[in-house]
Amino acid sequence: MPAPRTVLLTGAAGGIGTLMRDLLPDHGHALRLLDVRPIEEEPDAITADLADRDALRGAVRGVDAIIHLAGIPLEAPFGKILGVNIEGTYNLYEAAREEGVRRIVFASSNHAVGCTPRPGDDDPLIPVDTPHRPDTFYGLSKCFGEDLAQLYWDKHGLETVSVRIGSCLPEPTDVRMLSIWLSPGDCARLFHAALTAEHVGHTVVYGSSANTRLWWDLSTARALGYEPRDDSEPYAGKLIAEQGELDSGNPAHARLGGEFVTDPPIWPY
Ligand code: 15L
Repeated sequence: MPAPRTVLLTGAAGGIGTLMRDLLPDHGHALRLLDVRPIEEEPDAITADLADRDALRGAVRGVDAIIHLAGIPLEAPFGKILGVNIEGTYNLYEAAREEGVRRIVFASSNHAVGCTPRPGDDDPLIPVDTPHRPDTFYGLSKCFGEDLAQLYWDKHGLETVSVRIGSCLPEPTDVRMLSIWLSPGDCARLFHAALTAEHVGHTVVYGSSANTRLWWDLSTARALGYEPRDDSEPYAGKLIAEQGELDSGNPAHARLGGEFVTDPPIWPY
């Protein structure tokens, strides 16, 4: 086990943030928490908006790395995405640069490439260098984040692992997720690898478990030392019995992003 590293976790009150608060300490990381919402059970958590540059500088000061999960996680009007996901991520990178933080693990998303046709059974897995094809303004903000990460590596030597997260839930809840499920345990293993691998520069990886029905090439994630342990297949029988197999004639099933391509879920706030 490597020595504990102090890691700032942004978005600590969100779905993945809540799971990681439980799981990452077991990998030896000491977490500093930040969210725009107070976290009742975590009185030491920093409550701050990504627009508050002074608060961000204070929050990143002295940490070894940042896991940046904060942001709008679904589709929203462009103005909201611009403020929170685009300007907010820029503000965080600036704070990190100013305070000399060496590495960020950026929560990108499969929706950065969501308009890519989903591979058929005999097709090759989708590589990380497939062109950006966002399916929403949300996905577009993740493309921006990946490019921002590349800029800060090339210009400032600030390293990033951009993780195109699939569906990180305790268990898959629809048939598409059988291909892109990232179990919480594997998510923690992947973040740990992204925090501790040497010389990552800017590396893009897909965030998925070792699913039998996997669509994505996990080789860049494995090169960091990620060894997924979970597979969605035990859930397949029940989900397919309830929902049927994916149907290529259905536009919501034809591309990686699923319903984000056709009828995206809207952030309600
Ligand atoms: C995402 O990026 C979303 O934040 C999450 O809510 C899920 O919808 C996930 O993608 C997915 O594609 O299932």
